[in-house]
Amino acid sequence: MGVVNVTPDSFSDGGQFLDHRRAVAQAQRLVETGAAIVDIGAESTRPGAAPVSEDEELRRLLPVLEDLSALAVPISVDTRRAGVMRAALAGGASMINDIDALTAPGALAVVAASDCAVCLMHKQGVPATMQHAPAYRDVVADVKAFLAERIAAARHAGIARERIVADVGFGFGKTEVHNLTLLRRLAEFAELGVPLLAGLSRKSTLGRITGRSVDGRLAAGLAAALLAVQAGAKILRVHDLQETRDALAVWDAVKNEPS
Ligand code: HH2
Repeated sequence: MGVVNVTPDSFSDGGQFLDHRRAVAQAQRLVETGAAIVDIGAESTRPGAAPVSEDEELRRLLPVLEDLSALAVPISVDTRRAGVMRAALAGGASMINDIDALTAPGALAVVAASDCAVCLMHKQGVPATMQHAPAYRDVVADVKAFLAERIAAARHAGIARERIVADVGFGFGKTEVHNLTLLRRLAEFAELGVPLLAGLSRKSTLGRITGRSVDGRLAAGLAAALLAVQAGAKILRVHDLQETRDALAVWDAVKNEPS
């Protein structure tokens, strides 16, 4: 899954693709480089980010969706608002990527009324303050219980299991230790019975480990991506498509080499 943020303030690519033509070009580039899904976000959810209004989110998103209507791969829209989900699905998106796991009023119903795929992500707190003092009784058990509850809520609302993907939400209300524990024990989330998505690309835990700023975290991100797929992740949400595909090709070749 390749990422395009149509925002002025995303931590990884903020401002680069706010102009809708540049966002469209980036989405097309991601597909040419081999993205299987393109994820478009119009609100930054990085730690400390201020929320944007629904009107502003739609103003950024809809022209991009319109221009990507003929994209060769499914478009996912990264949003937490039911109104944006409805407009995105009407505008051609076939997946909703929700960092709030369909907890917003009306969100379950909008997704249930369509046939789109959905990613349910765990986070603790809200982006403005989520990194202040994240705390868990047991991070793996707590995140797993939350995701199991949200999968059950989605199923209850009429969303078939085959449409659901789950994500532990690296960096969303989690310390470096929480993130590393979740990555080390990611295989335990197979119990949820749905494919796992992992988003580690360029994240600050990688910066803390390596001492690198956002621009210098590619190698660290590739290491994290490989660890995530080895633990069973089926979708990687990344900014550096080509490099991630190359790393995965090596992993795949070793895994599938006949002995
Ligand atoms: N991470 C970000 C945004 N959306 N969605 C899922 N499912 N998983 C993630 O890990 C995830 C996500 C944050 O990264 P980015 O979009 O690059 O930055 P920003 O939120 O600042 O726009």
